[in-house]
Amino acid sequence: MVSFFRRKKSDKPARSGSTDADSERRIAELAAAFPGAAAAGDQAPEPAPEPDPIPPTPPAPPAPAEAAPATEPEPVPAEIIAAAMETGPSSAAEPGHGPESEPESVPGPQPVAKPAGWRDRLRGSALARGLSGLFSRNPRLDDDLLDEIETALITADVGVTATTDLIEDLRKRMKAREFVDANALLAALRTDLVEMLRPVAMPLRIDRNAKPFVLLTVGVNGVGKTTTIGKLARRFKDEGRGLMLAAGDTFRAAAVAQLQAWGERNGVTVIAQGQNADAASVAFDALQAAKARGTEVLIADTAGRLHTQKGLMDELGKIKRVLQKLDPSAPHEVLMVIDGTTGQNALSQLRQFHAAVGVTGLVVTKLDGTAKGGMVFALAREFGIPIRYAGIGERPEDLRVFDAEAFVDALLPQGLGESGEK
Ligand SMILES: Nc1nc2c(ncn2[C@@H]2O[C@H](COP(=O)(O)OP(=O)(O)OP(=O)(O)O)[C@@H](O)[C@H]2O)c(=O)[nH]1
Ligand SMILES: [Mg+2]
Repeated sequence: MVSFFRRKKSDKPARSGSTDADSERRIAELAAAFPGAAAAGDQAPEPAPEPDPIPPTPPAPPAPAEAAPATEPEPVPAEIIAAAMETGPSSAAEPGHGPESEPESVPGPQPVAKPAGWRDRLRGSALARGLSGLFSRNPRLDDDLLDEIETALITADVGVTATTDLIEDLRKRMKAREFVDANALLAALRTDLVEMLRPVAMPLRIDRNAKPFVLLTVGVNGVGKTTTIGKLARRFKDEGRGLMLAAGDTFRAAAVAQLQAWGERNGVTVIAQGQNADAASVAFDALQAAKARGTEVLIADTAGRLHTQKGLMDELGKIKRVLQKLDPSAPHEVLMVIDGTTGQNALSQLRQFHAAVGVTGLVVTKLDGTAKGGMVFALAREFGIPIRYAGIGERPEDLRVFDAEAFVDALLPQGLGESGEK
């Protein structure tokens, strides 16, 4: 796996091949495809009243993407279209990349290409920058080295407790003369970091007995929920799974259009109601439709909400309860999306969402760019909740199954993973 990261890969801008005329044409086409989108509002969503009891069926006939409520024609924001219109892996293929580490149980064809590896994408993170500076100086094996590592870890939001534990362990072993040189100590640091993440590197497994397998995505505003759903839609389609999406973010018409754009791109039905519809009722309709069609996986989007907004947090519980009226075991996965640039605040986000809806898996997004990276260790240590995927870019193929070794090696200087310890 390590050798995989050693290959030089081009870091092409996502849309380098497109001309302005191209993108204008695409925008026009997509806007025409989604005439139902109404104006986006940025207001914070208010909790909707509980729709209890559930309106009796007859169920609305499953609404395919085209059946979105017809309102004012409204252009879908260009960046949404751009992300949804990104061409598949094949167009960006670089031959010869090794396979990504994937759960054995996930059948179907694997994504073909890796335009960029973990290392390419994570090199901007605070942890990678802090640690690589340290390694490049060929440091001496002494207390100063430990102090510098400690600073790099804390600066990168690994968290004080986790950092202290790591450093004290290394200090003890250094005093016991376990390391022949600084490199050996750094290799031990790598092992410790991998060990911290290994227990949470548990890939999502789709239980085939669940019909459908319901995946509810939650998280604060703008963390990448809808984009992650789009990426998952691509992944699941590539795996040959029957899929349906529920546009449960009903506060902004643009949110519905954004999901529909992803649905259109991947040939997936999106169940939507009008703006301001009750999110729980959308989820209910979608589950009913997915059951009727024998769909394998249903992914429900939800509006972003601050973990401190009690009313909105309660609404998540309501969505869950409403789903359970149709299937007591649903949702089978509550996937919380966390923005990798968040820092320690991610811990309180997770605590609140977990209390409200019972988070069963995490996706950490935006690990490309300037994410601190260390927060992943803090989350793993504090909660032990599986980290299913990592978002390392905006393109459909930029969602990777979380891999502890690949992640740590991407943060550390090249070659360390192979240098070994005593
Ligand atoms: N660089 C990078 N950007 C990402 C990633 N995931 C999502 N984004 C971007 O983050 C922005 C917000 O993404 P959305 O998917 O709309 O986030 P959201 O959580 O659905 O937002 P709300 O519905 O408003 O709460 C978009 O510009 C995405 O392209 C990632 O892994 N890397
Ligand atoms: Mg969204």
